[in-house]
Amino acid sequence: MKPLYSNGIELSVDADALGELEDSSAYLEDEAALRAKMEAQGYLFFRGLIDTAVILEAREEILMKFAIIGEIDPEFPINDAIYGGGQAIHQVNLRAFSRSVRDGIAYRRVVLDESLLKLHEKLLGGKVRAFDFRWPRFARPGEGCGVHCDGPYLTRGTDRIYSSWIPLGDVAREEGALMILERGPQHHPLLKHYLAKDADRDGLQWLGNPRELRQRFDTRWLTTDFRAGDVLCFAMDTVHAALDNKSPIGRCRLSSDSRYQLASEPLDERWNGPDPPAHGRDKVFFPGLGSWNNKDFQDEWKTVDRQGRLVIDR
Ligand SMILES: O=C(O)CCC(=O)C(=O)O
Repeated sequence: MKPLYSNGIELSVDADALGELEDSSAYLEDEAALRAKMEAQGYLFFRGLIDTAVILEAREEILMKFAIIGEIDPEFPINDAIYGGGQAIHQVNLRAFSRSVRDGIAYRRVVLDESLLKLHEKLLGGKVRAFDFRWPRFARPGEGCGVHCDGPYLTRGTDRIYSSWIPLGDVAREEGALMILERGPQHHPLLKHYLAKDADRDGLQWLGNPRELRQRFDTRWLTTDFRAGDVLCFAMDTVHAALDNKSPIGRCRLSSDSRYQLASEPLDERWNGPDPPAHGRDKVFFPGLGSWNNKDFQDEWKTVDRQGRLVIDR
């Protein structure tokens, strides 16, 4: 197996350190089994839950927009997503750009896909709604995402929420797949204080070094080679991170995070409404471009000026 890295740290690929995500497709019609598995594992993984054509349309829609700002090399087909250097990102209105990606019609079809909504209805036991905000991610070669749980970022309204990570195209593990930390007896004792935090109020950092963390929890990182149509759904207290994108051909990884809750429960005001305020009107969801150790969300959220242009002190 090729070496795998997360946050610049090489991970052990030994069988006691790295495993495969378990496919739960066989339980799709069994509500009780789905809930029991989610409770036990903290995640549910489904191969081919969403029609591949729906995913590929969203991929094309989003990559076209990244190509316009120079993030994709024009020498190659846009859908190959070969990194192009991003020459224009300092000139454009990134606030408008990120909104146009988030609110694209083809992308919306993925987030509101019927089989995805039905799955969440089974898990939550009623009519569900997706958060109005969504998190499409373009991970350039070398980029990844730090270790964290979603709870501290999303649960001001209710903590009965599930996240779905959806690859918008095939994502081999070495091209930046998501990984989940397997649950073990140390899970809740070690996370008790962290899970009680609110990321905006408490200024959270990533949970730390993915190799040491796994050893401390004494479990395995779980991942797979994702294919277009797969869905990885997980709970608010599930520890996860991305593998670094080490694409041998310089391909950028495109994926989506969307979140679902019961329609009847209170909403987290940061992520819902016609124009959600998120982490503040002066910040835009635009992960990557370097590492700032997530202080004030800078790894993922970039400060922009009044024209929506990127303001970063390198
Ligand atoms: O796709 C990624 O790199 C990370 C996604 C994630 O962990 C999240 O948004 O919670």
